[in-house]
Amino acid sequence: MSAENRLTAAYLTVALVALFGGVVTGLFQALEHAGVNLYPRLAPVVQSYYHSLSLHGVLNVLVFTTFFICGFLQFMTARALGMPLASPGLGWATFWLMTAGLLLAAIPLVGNAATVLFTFYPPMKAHWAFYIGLTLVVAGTWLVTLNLALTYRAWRARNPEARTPLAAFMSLVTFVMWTIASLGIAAEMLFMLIPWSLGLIGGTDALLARALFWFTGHPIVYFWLLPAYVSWYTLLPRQAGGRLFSDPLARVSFILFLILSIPIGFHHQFTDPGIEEGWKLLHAFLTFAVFFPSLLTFFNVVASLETGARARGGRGWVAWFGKLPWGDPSVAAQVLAMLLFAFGGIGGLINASFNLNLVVHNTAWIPGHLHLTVGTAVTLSFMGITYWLVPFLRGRSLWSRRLALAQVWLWFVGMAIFSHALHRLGLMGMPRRTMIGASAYLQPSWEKVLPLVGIGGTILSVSALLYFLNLVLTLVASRQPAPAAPEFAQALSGPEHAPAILDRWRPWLALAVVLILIAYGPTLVRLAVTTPLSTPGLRVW
Ligand code: HAS
Ligand code: CU
Repeated sequence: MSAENRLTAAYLTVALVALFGGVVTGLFQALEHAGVNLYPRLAPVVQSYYHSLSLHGVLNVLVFTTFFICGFLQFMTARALGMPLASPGLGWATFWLMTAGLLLAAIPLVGNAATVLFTFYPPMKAHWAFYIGLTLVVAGTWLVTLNLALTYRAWRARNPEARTPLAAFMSLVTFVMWTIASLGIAAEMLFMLIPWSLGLIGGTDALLARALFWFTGHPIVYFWLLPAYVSWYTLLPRQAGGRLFSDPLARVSFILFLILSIPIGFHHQFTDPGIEEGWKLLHAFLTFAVFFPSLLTFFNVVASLETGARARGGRGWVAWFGKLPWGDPSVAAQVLAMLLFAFGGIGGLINASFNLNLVVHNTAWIPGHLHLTVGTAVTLSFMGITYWLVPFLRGRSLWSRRLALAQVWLWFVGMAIFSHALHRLGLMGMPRRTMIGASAYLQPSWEKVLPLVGIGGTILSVSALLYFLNLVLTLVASRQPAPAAPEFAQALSGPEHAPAILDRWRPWLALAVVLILIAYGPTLVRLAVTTPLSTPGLRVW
């Protein structure tokens, strides 16, 4: 195995172990909503609903995603540029730094000393090791950006005139966007949470911390999503037997993400007092703007899939859809992920609408939304990617394609039921992040829908179990050699049609920074200057 491939395998291993922990805790929560409270029996391992929910959120959306993305995009960049990473040594040092940070954070998390959910809002106060550990993971991602940038520079020196290969360009955009975005969380950790948890400063402030958190917390969702888009644009059209519809349009979409992903975080804080309404409205408008690159993606990816289906004999306006290679679990997973994402995206527009947000904020609607987006568009796509990537890295074919197909359909059906139920419950006013069975205000109308949460969650858990079973058997029991990894898709309208400006960095980066300064500058400066850090910490669990 080459150096990059070993590094990718290492990242995937950590990612998948985290996902396993994340889905197991998810089952307990779904069952609790359906009236089956397992927590008294699970203690002392999982001590409460909230301990479980913290493990679930952190393992799934912070650890699984981040480690998977670092492994996958380093692999894709090296492959697209046709050269090894600039510094394998830096690559491994980064991996071990991130893993050490993860282990440090895991000690209090597993030990119920960081039961603060994945958003770790103060004044809830976790053990310092949780904050320092997560900060090391974030610092590691910056080193990944550095290594990718050095690799790109080396490639550029050898290829001064060529267009950056699409997959490499997209991977770089993803990491550069994330590096700027993560400055918010880094500031929150370094100036607020870490000194506070160590006892160096006496108090904290909820609003300032939340503003810094969501500076990162919104764009992190595109840090999760864009790697799935990399696969949908650069590999999936070829896997489906077709071509990418438009390479330049794909670049436009990613540049828009670079510019627009960050200055919109206030859409998580519409109900927070202390931020002026005008700035919230600006963030609402910019959120509608960042909808646009996903619509471009919708159009471009569906048109690409259509070329594949028609080449396979597909006919008609809609009927061609049936001619996609549905027998390939990697393709099926990603197309099903898209279908549910269409609904997640529409829900996102509702969330972003300043006044409608009041209806859904802090209700079960929001976990309904996030399970369609990060829980399906991203996770099911990543599963689809592992169906070729793990066999490729192991050198053995997937243990069972039929099992994999059953798995992806179960995820699709289970998530449709689960997320539909949560959306409905949210509209009925059921709060999110609450041990509903123990609440004093459980409504009879909720009780009719809550069993669906348990049923959907159970189907999802069976799906996850089949997924891990298949991967483990691929590693230990598969004897056939692996098929070749998918090649990059050719484009109908190729990179040579892309204007040169699309391959430049400075103008777009400058635009991104200016927009961030306008949208965030005044509020962050005012809060930083006027906020006394005076709130004492709480341990509410
Ligand atoms: Fe969101 C809350 C708005 C996308 C994740 N979001 C969350 C939270 C998470 C999350 C985790 O404005 C909760 C955070 C917390 O714990 O408090 N979100 C949006 C908007 C979008 C959006 C406007 N979210 C995502 C993605 C996520 C994600 C992506 C993870 C990966 N979200 C919000 C807002 C809140 C929020 C508010 C705060 C709510 C509150 O009050 O707390 C947009 O980016 C969505 C654009 C997507 C589309 C869909 C395009 C479809 C494609 C597939 C097409 C192919 C198909 C195949 C259908 C426009 C590309 C069809 C085939 C054929 C042949 C037809
Ligand atoms: Cu957001």
